[in-house]
Amino acid sequence: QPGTALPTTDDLRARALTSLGHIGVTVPEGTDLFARTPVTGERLLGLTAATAADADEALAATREAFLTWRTTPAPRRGELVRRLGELLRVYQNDLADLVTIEAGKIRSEALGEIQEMIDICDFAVGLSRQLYGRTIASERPGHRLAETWHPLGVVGVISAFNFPAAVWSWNTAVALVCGDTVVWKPSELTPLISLACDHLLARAAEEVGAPRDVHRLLLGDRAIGEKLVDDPRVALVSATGSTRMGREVGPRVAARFGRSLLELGGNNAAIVAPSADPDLAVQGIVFAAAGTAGQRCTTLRRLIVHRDIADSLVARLTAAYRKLPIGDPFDESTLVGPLISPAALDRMRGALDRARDQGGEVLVGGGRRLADAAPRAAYAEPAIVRVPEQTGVVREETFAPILYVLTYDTLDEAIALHNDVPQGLSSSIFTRDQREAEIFLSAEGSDCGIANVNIGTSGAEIGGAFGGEKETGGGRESGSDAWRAYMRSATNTINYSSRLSLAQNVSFL
Ligand code: UN1
Repeated sequence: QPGTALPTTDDLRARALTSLGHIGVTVPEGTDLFARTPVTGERLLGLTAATAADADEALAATREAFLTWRTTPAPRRGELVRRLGELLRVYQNDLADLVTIEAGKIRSEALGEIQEMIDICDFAVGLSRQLYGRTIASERPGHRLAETWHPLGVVGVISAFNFPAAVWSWNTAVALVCGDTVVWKPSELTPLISLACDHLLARAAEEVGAPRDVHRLLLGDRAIGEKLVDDPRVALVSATGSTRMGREVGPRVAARFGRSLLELGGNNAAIVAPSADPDLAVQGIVFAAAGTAGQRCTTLRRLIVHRDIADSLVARLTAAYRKLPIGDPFDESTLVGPLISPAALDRMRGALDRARDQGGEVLVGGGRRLADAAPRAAYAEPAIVRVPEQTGVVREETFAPILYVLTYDTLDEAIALHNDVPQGLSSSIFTRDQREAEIFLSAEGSDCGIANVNIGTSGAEIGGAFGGEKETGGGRESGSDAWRAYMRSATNTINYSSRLSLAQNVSFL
C-alpha cells in the first residue's frame, strides 16, 4: 500500500506553478473561481472568470476568425494541429502533472490522457488531407452529382473534469482541420490544465501563422455554458457530461436549430461467459471498474456473469480489490487516486446504501481512506456489490467505483439484462466462444456505441468513433468518420451538357 503521507497543498501548488511556468502560462489571478486539487481537497489558486461580455467578445472573435479559417486549405489547417501535437509531446510531463493535480489521476493515466491528445492530433493531421466527399452517378446524361463538405462555423466545446484535456482535444483537433473555430468552456474543477491547453494552441497558432482567434477559452460557471448553448453563432455544441446536463442542452440547442453532439452518462456492462479466460477477465474488469477511481464515462459499472462461474470470479475480484493500492496519485505504486470531491464520495455512499436497501450485498470496499491525512479529500475503496436484480440504483450512473454483479443462465438473458438500462455507451463480453462473441456484436447484441470482446469497457483508442446511444446522447467524437459532425455537406448537381433535362422524367416547357 502507498504510505499514508500525501503531498501538502503547498507542494501541489508549487508543482502546478512549476508546470504552468514550463508551459509558459500566465495565470489570470483573481477571486472568481478557484483551482483546487482532489489530492488534498484544498484550494490552489484564485482565478479570474470570464464575464458575459467576455463570452460575447469571444464568440464575435471566433466567428470572425472562422471567415478566414474556412477558406484556408485543409492541409494548411492541419499544420496548426501538427504543431499542437508537437508541443503536447514536449510538455507531456508538465501537462500530466496538471491532470494529476486537478483531476487526481494516477501518473500513468495522466500521461495516457496527454498521449490520447497527441494521438488525436496525429489523426487529425492525416484527416486534413482526407475530408472526402463522394461523386455520385446521375440519372441524367451529361450530369454529375457530388457531395461536398464545408466547414460548419464556431464549435462550442463543453467538457467535464474527468478527461479535462483529452475530450477538448478530440473536439478541437478535428474541428480545426474541418475549418471550424472553437470556444471552450471546461469544467470549473479543472481550470489550470485548460489554461495550459489554450496557451499551447495559441502558441502553435502564432508559430504557424494561423489566426489567434481560431480558439478561445472561457473559464467560468454554468452561465458561460448556457451562453454557448443559446447563442446562434455557435453552430455546433459538443457537450460531455451528465445525462441531466444533456437533457437541458439538447432541446435548447435544437430550439434554435443548432446542432449538438452529446456524450453523456454510461452504465457500462461486461458479460462474462463460462468460457472466458479467467486471468484476462479479472485484469480487464479490475482496470475498467476501479481504474480512474471509477470516474470515466466508460467505467465498468455492471458485471453480468454466468451463474456457474460467478462465485469463483467474484472471489478473485474481491481478492484483487482488497490489494488495490489507494492513495497519492503521484506515488508510482498507487492504482486508485482520489474521487474528485467529498460530494462524489457522498453520492457513492448514498448509492451503496440504496443498493443494500434493494437487497444488495457489499462484498468489498465502500470505505473511506486517508480521512486523517486529508480530511477535505475523498479517497474511496472501490466496491463490488452483488445485487439480486437490475433495479433502482443499478440502472443509474453513479460516478464512483461501484461494480454491481448480476448473474445469468442463457446468453439471451445476459444480452437482455445488458441492454435493459437507459444508457448505451460502452460494453464488452469476455468469452472464447466465437459464436457468442459475434452475437454480442451483432444487431441483436449490445445496443451500445462501443462493443468490445475480451477487453474491458474503458480505454478506447482514438481511431474509432467514440459515443453511445439512448441517454448517452447519440454523439460520435474522435476517430472514424466522426469528423462529419463538424462539417456541413452540400449536394451538387452539375450539368455539363447543353440540354436541360429534369430529374424523375419531368417535362416542362
Ligand atoms: C470520458 O470518460 O469522458 O475510452 C472519455 C476511454 C477514454 C475516454 C473516456 N479513451 O475510457
